[in-house]
Amino acid sequence: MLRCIACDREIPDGIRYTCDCGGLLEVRYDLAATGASKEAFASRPPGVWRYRELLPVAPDVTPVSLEEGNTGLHRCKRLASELGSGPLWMKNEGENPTGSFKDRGMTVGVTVARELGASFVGCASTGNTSASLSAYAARSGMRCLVILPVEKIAKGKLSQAIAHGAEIIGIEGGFDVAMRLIKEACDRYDIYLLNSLNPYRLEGQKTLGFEVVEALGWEVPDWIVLPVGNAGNISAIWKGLKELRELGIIDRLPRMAGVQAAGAAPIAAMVREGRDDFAPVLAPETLATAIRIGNPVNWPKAIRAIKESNGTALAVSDESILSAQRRLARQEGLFVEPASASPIAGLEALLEEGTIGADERVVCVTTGTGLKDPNIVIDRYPDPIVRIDADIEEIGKVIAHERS
Ligand code: AN7
Repeated sequence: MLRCIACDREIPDGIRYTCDCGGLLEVRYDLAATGASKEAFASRPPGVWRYRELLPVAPDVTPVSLEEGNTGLHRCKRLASELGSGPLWMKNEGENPTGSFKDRGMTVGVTVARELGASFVGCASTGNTSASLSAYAARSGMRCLVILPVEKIAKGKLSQAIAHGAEIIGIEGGFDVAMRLIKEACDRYDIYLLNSLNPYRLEGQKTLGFEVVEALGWEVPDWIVLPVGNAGNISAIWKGLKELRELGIIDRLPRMAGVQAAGAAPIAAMVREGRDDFAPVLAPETLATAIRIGNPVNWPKAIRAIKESNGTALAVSDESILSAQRRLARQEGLFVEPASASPIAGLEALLEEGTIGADERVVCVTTGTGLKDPNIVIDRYPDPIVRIDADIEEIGKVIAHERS
């Protein structure tokens, strides 16, 4: 069953992305009837489908899967001590099969697509969504159309869509234009839309929060800090944790902090200025291309998550994102893409302004691997490579220099 978050109307399951009133849809369960429990989860291996009582797929359906989820929750003591934060963990979503958290949504979204009889799926993307959808479409033998702001996509992500055989349309405008076009294309040409406007896809993404609390022994952190682009993930994680609390599996909820890049921060602006009206950013710009989004479709869900959780949103500069990326790589051995480093930049600012206390337990979500966007490092970091003649004496000199 689907339910409109704006007018509360219930709508039967089917190929549907928004309500007649224009509101966003979410999946509704009779939670008590699902049979979800810690024991039921524990009877299945780790990963997205461990939590299948709380996913919109019948028990006898074999999912379209690449064994997604079950990503590491890494305690980061060195980084915490440098930032002056309490206990800190990274939920490192780059460990997913296609290198980002999107796989959680796509295993569910593409499985539902197949159940609904779709044979052609599509999305607009800043990169990771298209990489993930291309892979899951390939695995299930469906056609896949992706519309991309092709000049602003990390090459690793583009290479994934090409490798998996997606039909790729590159446009001049940004993600927001691509999003408008794919919605029209899906309606007109009978393509199943798998952006995070799709309520079923978001159900897969909520398992990220389930894994966090399960890994902490069903304890809930004080804060979950994550990047916000199209605003699906923050909404999904919040929805899932509310369901766990309603079921009595956890006894409290975290506060949600959404981090945006300063040049693409309409939700942070709304929250920080205390406004209720949403104003898109018309020409979003940031080196964190994954979150270069000015008109996030899920803003009402994200604002709800932030308000209900007594959370916050904030904007961070590109420079602080780069420095956070470098810190995480050098102090914790985690190489994440710029968008995924934004929560660490955000955490630093939230500690500084006192929103997050120095004794609070914080989970940052690092949403995607750094390997897809090597040019950021190669072009933007100072070049550390010492070029020498192939000679052992030269190596000795270099090492002596490095030590001095
Ligand atoms: C690494 O791929 O929107 O707020 O089209 O790739 O749920 O949109 C990517 C988003 C964070 C933001 N981190 O998540 C796309 C796309 C990474 C991302 C986000 C994205 P949402």
